[in-house]
Amino acid sequence: MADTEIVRKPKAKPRVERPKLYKVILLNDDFTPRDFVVTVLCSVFRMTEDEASLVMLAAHRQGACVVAVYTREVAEMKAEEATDAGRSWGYPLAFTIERED
Ligand code: NFA
Repeated sequence: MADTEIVRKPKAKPRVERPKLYKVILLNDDFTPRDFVVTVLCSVFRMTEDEASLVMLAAHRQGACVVAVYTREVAEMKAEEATDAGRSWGYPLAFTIERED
């Protein structure tokens, strides 16, 4: 049995990849009422009023704030839904998305 050669199967590459994640970002503006921003954050991103107030204030003070992180389709849908909610009331409220590194 000295010549027996063990041929190993080439290792299969792991095929399950982590989905890329995207941040939804709230941008500050000078016109949208604070209460309205909080209401949108609660309804679209399912935050409590306390959480939503903190995020709103962070965006108000810093210019922008990360609201949440999702897969791309979900991030796009939420950002659009929240931006549309502002537009339907005539507010310039804006949410963007950004790839998380
Ligand atoms: N800056 C707005 C105001 O003073 C509130 C706001 C916060 C708007 C966060 C947009 C984002 N009414």
